[in-house]
Amino acid sequence: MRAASQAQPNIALVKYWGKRDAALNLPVVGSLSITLESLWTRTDVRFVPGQQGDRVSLNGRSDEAEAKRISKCLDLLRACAGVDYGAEVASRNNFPTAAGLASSASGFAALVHAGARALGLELSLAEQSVLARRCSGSAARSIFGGYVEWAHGKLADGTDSVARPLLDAEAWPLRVAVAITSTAAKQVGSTEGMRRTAETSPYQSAWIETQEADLGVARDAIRARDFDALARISEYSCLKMHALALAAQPGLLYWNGATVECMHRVRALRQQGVPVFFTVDAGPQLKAVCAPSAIEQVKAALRDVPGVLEVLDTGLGEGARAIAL
Ligand code: 2P0
Repeated sequence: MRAASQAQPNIALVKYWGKRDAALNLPVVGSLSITLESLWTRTDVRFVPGQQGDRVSLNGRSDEAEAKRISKCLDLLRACAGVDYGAEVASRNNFPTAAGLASSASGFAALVHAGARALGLELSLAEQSVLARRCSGSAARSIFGGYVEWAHGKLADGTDSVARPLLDAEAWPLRVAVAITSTAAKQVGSTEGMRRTAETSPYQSAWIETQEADLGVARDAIRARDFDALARISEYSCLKMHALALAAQPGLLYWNGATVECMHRVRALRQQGVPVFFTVDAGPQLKAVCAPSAIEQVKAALRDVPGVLEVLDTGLGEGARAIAL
């Protein structure tokens, strides 16, 4: 009745933003991501027959709002297994939580993976991806490693809105430098940000209409290992997502000054011929994706930007997997 799993955050190159069904967490667009290697969530789940309610520890602390989301995820697993046992969950991240680094993606991927095993459920990775998606959209992608696409899906019940691996990490081992520009929790979470955007941004329909083409370009770039093409489509998708969110009312401004300066530095490097591009999620950190040969130069350039607190460095990694208790 006990199991532990590890999953890593993923970074979308073609972004997810917007839900067509908030209850089932179905997206208005498909998305495409890379799973990271050395940033992780490790989660230990134990179901205790006879226990009422769940006990949750996140980085050694209790957090009521997060505990509620975790209990909802455990409810999905309990329903699959036909049991009502309470659980003890202990989860840790080795990176800042809730700062635009997709802690919910690695967190729910690890929770679903460990929880399913603790209950003896023999779920396929695709089934785990669907369950993880219902807890946090981007978690659907962290079940898999390397280059991953999460499908928009056509069915009303969401069973086809699932992630699938496109290419293993080793097949194109890019690296990622993460410039941390703030460790504060973001003011507007992704779920609320997406709701506000859908209700008020005049660009919502253009966002939805143009996404399929972007996914096609990114898939082709990955298949051809075409760095320049992947760089162009990724920066385009990132800036388009932020333009969409900036035009909400009130506008969602996830960047700080250092984030913007990092974007300029990355573009200046690329103009000098360094294979690097940026992407930014619903927070102020900048992720610079580069060829392995460029990582030291990219890290040095980002460290030099005033307001950058720290630069993390990771390769691309595997999907969710069992770890020793
Ligand atoms: C992404 N983000 O594709 C986009 C880009 C942030 C910006 O997925 O409401 O935590 O739990 O489904 O997955 C972050 O949103 O949101 C996210 P919910 P989630 O990575």
